[in-house]
Formats: sequence, structure tokens, C-alpha cells
Amino acid sequence: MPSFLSPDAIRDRFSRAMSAMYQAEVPQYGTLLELVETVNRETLEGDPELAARLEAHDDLARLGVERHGAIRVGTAAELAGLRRLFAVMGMQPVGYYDLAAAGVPVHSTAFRPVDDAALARNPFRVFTSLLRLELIEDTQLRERAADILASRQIFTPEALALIERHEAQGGLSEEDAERFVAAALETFRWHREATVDWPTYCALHDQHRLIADVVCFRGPHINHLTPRTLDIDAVQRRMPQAGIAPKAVIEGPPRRACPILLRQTSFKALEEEIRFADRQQGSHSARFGEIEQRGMALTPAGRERYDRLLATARERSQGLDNAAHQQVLDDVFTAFPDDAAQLRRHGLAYFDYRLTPAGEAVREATESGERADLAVVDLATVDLEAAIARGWVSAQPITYEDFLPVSAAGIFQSNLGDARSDGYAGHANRDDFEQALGAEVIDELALYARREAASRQRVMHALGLDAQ
Ligand code: OOG
Ligand code: NI
Repeated sequence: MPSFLSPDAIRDRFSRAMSAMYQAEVPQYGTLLELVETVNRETLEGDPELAARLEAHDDLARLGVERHGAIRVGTAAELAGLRRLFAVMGMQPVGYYDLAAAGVPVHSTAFRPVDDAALARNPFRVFTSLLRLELIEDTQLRERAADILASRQIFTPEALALIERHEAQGGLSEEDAERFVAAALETFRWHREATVDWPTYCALHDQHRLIADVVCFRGPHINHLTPRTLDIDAVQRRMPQAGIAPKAVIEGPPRRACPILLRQTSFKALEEEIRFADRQQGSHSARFGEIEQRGMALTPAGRERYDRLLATARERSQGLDNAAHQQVLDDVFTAFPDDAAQLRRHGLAYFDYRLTPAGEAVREATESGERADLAVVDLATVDLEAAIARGWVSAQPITYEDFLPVSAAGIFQSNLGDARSDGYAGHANRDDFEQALGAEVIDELALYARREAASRQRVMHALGLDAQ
């Protein structure tokens, strides 16, 4: 058996290489990283408890590692190729996001690691959007765009060869993995030269800037990377002082004692010099930087409540600045419990159950058949809630590892610079997306539910309560 480098290690190397490339290409992203680092450091200094918690989870060392990036592709073949490329790094398509309803002619998934150990090692995800050419009304332009896309190859021959080798062997050696990372990086590089002439660019751009961004270049340049911040409100506030122009508002839920889902904000895409195929000089803007702060994953019931409250808040906060927008969110979200025990009892969020030291003692007593110490307890009446109340079991919220379509649309819109935000007529079409991808997307909610159920079953079994 040849020895392979683990997919987690390949993903870790790849995300670091991507970060280095992006910092070199987009200096303002480096400035954002510095600001995030400063705010993270100050937050930890002011909150030793948080620092201890991160340290205990081995999270401090990885705090500076990017959490996600994003790309956009134009054809089914490109999307399917990316699925194979990301599989080398243990990243699978999770979730389906329809953004057409929010005025962005794409649908998307996130390639990400799935199991806990892989997420803990390096959670790097790539939010990947497929352009929906069928939503371009002008037939001639639609066909022209399809022709241009059909003639490009976004993967290098070496990347393709190594993907095939990975599929044939079930892994890559250290040396091949190193070559793979370098070759894969080429797909996501920025090109200062467009593949089309200026009039073609303008025609596509007039339809939608996103269409020009996807169609007019050699490949799906990485359009942003996203580190983790411990205080997104502080970074948003301090961006202007650092010479960075933030988008108008932080997307997602408000700040909470028990953070839920995902909060995100970004700086606006920069105008960059481009040389067109007819030697015309011009510019294009696509690339920006983003930050994220994650909270707990919500159950379908919790998510439904979140979506409803968010819609209410958005209606009331049209046109407001971030401070006022956050105030509206705060007010509206008072209807959403902000206490871990309540969130659990109401079935609004997912939890990971573990035995406490007291629970371990019960387990040992159970295993050795000495339950005398428990004689006072009628075990038949002890369910999970009672085991938690007795201090035998702890419930840790499960972190949300995915994305939010309304937030994603907000990030897109603020970087497209278009006033247009009316929805496209087309319906969400998950089947088409999966057809293009060549696989089904994994249901993110099923992943959380499975993890919660497994942890529940483990503790109940350990306590000898699973026979009930
Ligand atoms: C993707 C925007 C969505 C997120 O974090 O929600 C996104 C894009 O602009 O291509 O990255
Ligand atoms: Ni993003």
C-alpha cells in the first residue's frame, strides 16, 4: 500500500496557499486580516474565559486560518470538475442555495469537510455558484456567452492528471499532493487579461455584472476569502479607520448571548485594471474580503422562526445604516429565545450531548453492575432532560457550518454595485443543479440531526438508559 497524505492535510495546505496568493494579489485583504487579528487579540484579552475555552478546544492556533472562500463558474462541466477537485481535499457539496429569487442569477452549494474531526482540523469551505445562463433573456447574448464558456478549460493538465490519479488510487502521495496544491491553485488565480473584447464585455456587463465576471476570464478567480472574527461588530466599526470601505450592514442575525447561525460582513469589491482581447484597457471589479462569526446550528423549527423574524426585520430596516439595522434586529429577535436551555427544550437548536464527570461515575457504576448508589433514583423516569438536570450530561451547541441564502445574496449584491435587486422569474431548480454537479448535494440539516442523535444515543447507552 502506498502511503497517502490525508485529504485534511491537503485541504490545510491548499487553504494556506490560497490565502498567500490572495494576500499577494489583493493587498487590502492583508489589511483586513491585520484588523481581524487585532480585534481578536483585544477580544481575548478582555475575555479570559473565551480565551480559555478556545485554548481547551485547540482553537487558538487555528484562529487565523480562513474559514471560507467563494468562486463562480459558468458550465455544468466546470461545476462537475470542481466537485472532483475538491473531493481530493475531503470537501463535499453540502446544501443548495437558490439566489435567483434575490436578484442574483446563480444557484450554489458549499464544498466543505463533513465530519467533526475534519472540520476541527481545517474547516475551509468554498461557496461555489453556477451561473444560470437560462435566466439571460437576450437569446443571442445567451448563446454568445455559452460559446465563450464552452471553449475554455479551467483546469491545468497537471491538475486533471492528479485528480484522476487520486480517483484511481484513492489518495495522493505527499509529493503528488504538493504538486496538486500548486496545480489546483492555478484555477483560482486572477487574470489581468480578459478573454473577450471590450464590446463583448460591455454587452455581458449590461445584462448583469456577474455574467461578465463569470464569462470574460480564463477561470473562476477566487473572489473573496473569509477569516473568523471574535467580534464582528467591532471589525465592521473599525474598517473605515483602517482605510477599508465596509458593506452597509452586517448580514444575518443580531449579536446574542447565545450566538446563532452565521453573521457576515465584507468590504466592497475593488476596481481593477483589465486588458481586453482587442487591447482596450478598462477595469472590472470582483474581488473583496469578508469576515464571519458563527453560532449554533438551528433545527428546521428554529430556522423557520429565524427566517420569519429576519423577513420582518428587513422590512423595517430598509435603507438604515448598520447601527440602526442592528437595533431593529435586536428588537425583532427578542421573540427568539436567547438561552441555551430554552433553545434546547423548545427544539430550536442542535446540541451535542456528552457525559460529565458525574455522568462517567454513573456509567462506571452501571458497567460494574453496582447501581446501589442510584437506588434512590427510579431510572425508568430518567430521560435525557432529567440526566442533564442531574448533572450527568452536558449539552454543547453544535456550530453552524453552512451558509444563509439571504445573507449570501446580500454579500453578492453589495459587491455587484447594481441597483437591481428584483428577483429573476426562474424557480429554484435543485434538480438541474445536481444534474450539472453530477451528484446530489448533502442535506446540511440531516448532518446536524444525525450528529445530535448519535451523541444522544451514546450518552443514553453509557448511562444504561437506552432500554426505555
Ligand atoms: C458569493 C457570495 C456568498 C457568503 O459567504 O455567503 C458568500 C460570491 O460573491 O460569489 O460568499
Ligand atoms: Ni463569503
